[in-house]
Amino acid sequence: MNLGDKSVYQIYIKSFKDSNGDGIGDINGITSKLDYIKGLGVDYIWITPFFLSPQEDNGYDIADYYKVDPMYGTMADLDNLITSAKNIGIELMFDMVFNHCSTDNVWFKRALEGDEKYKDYFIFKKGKKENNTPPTNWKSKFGGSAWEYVPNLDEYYLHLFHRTQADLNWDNPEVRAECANIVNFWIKKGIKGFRFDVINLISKPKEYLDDDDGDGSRFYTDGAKMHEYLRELNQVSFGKYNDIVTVGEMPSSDLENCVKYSNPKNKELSMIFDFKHLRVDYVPGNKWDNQAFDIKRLKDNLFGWQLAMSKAGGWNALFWNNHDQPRIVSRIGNDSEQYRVKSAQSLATLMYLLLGTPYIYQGEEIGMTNAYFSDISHYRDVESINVYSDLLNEGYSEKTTLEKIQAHSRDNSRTPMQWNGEELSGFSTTKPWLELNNNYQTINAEKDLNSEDSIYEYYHKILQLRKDNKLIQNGRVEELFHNDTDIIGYLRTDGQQQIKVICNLSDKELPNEFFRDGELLIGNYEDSNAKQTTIRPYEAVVIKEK
Ligand code: ISL
Ligand code: CA
Repeated sequence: MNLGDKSVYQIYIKSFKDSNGDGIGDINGITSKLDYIKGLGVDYIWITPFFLSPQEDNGYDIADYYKVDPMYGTMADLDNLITSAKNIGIELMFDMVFNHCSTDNVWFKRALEGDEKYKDYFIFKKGKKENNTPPTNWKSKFGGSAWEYVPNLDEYYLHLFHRTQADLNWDNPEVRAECANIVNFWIKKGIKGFRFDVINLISKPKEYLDDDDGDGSRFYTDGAKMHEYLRELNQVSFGKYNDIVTVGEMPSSDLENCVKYSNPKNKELSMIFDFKHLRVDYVPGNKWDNQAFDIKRLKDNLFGWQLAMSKAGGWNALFWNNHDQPRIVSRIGNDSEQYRVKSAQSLATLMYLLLGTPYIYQGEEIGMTNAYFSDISHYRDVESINVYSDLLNEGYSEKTTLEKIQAHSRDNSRTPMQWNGEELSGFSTTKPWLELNNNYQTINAEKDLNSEDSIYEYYHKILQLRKDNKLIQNGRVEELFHNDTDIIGYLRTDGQQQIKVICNLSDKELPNEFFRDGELLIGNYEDSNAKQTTIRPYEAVVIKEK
C-alpha cells in the first residue's frame, strides 16, 4: 500500500464533539462531524480509546477491550460510525493500549484474588528482601515508584504509568494471544488501522535491577523480544491482510529499532511515531524544564531522522501534535494575533511535505493554541496534577510551577474542539469535562472556514499536493540552508525533478536568497510567487524547479 499519499486525522474523543449534552465528547459527535473531517482530504481517523475504562488516564487504562464505554455511546453507535465513515471513503484507526491495562480489568481482579493464571498476565514481584521495599527503584512516568504493593499477596506489581495501569506480561504467550484476539475482533468489525500505544515498552528484562543513573526506562525500552513479539502479532492478526495500516508509538527509541519496526520487509508495523523533533523547547530529558526553541536542534533532529530512516527503508508518521503534546503553534510557531495563522501554515508546510504519512491532530487545522489556564485547579491530566505537586515539593514557587505546567501540560491539546463562537463553542450544551480555551470566540472552525486566510483550507491544499505528487509521496529528502536560523528548507527529489520547500519560522522579512524561478505549487501569502525578492514573516513557499 502506498503510505505516501495517505493521511490521518487524530481525534481525542473526549474533547471532540458532545452529542448528548453531558459535556463529554462521544461517538455520535464524531459521526456528526464526518463531512468536516472529509473536507480536509484525510483517509483515516485515529480515535483515542473509547473502551470501558475508569478514566484514570482518560481511557488509556482499559477495563474491557471489547466494550464501548457507555460515556462514549453504544456498539450500535460505533457500527454506525464505522459504516458512515466507510461510505465517504474514510477508514478508522483504533488505539490499542497493550503495554498495560486498567486494574479494573477482570484479568487484574482475578490476579488480586491470587489466581496464578492471571497473576502471570502481569508483573508481580516480591519486595527487596532486606526491607520489603519495591523490587527496583524504577520511576513511574506519572511520578512516584513504578511498583505498587498488594498487602494480601505481599507482592508488588509493575506500573510504568499510573498505579491503576498495570503492565502486562508479554513474555506470557496467553497475554500475546489475548492481544491478538482483540485486534482480530476489531478487524472483523471493519477496522483498517491500529495505533499501538507505547508498544516499545512491552518487552521487559529477565532480571529486574535498580537503575543507578536513571528511572529504569533503559531496561524496558526497545527490549530484547520487541521484534519477535511484533512479528508474531503481525502474523496472527493485521499481517494477514494487505489493507490494514499500523503505527507504533515508540517513545525514546532509536534509529536501528525504528527502522526494524517500520521497514515493510520486517513484517512488523507500517510506520512509527518518534518524538525527537519535539525535543526542541525543553532541556533534553526533562520536558518540564522549559527552554527557548532551538531551530538548529529542530533541523538536526528532524532531518537527521528523516534522512536516516528513509535511507534504511523505515517509514515515519509525520506530526507536530497529539493528545499528549502542547500545541505546536504556541510551542515553536507564534500564537500572537498577528502571526498565528501564517505560522500555523508555515509549520504545516514544513512537516507535511516531508517523507512519511501525515497525522493531523484535532484543532491544529484551525490553529488552536495552548490553554494557559490561570490555576492548577483548571487542569485535569493526571500527569500534570502529579508533576505540579512534585515540582512544588522540589522547591519551585507556585508561579514557576504553574508556568511549567502551562507550557507542557498534556491538557493543552485536550481542551474541547472549538467549533464556533457561540457559548461552549458548539462543543457541548453543558459545561465540558475540561474547560474550553478562553480564545474560542476568536479561534474556531466556523470563523476559520469563513476567513480569507483559512488554515483548514491551507491544510486541505497541502494534503491534495501530496496526493497529486509522486515526488512528495516517495521522493528523497535533501535539506537546504542548514545553518540558516530563520529559514527551514528542503528538496523533494528523484534526481531529475525537484520540489523546493522553503519555510520562514521567524517574524522577520528576509531577502530571498532561497529560490529564483519555477512553478509555484503553494504559498501561504496571497501573492507568494517564484520570483519574489523577499520572504515575509512565517511565509512558506513551495516551488517546482525547472
Ligand atoms: O506525554 C508524554 C509524557 O512526556 C509522553 O511521554 C507520553 O506519556 C508517552 O508518549 C506515552 O503516551 C501514551 O501512553 C500513556 C498515555 O497516558 C498517553 O496518553 C499515550 O499517548 C499511557 O498509556
Ligand atoms: Ca457526550
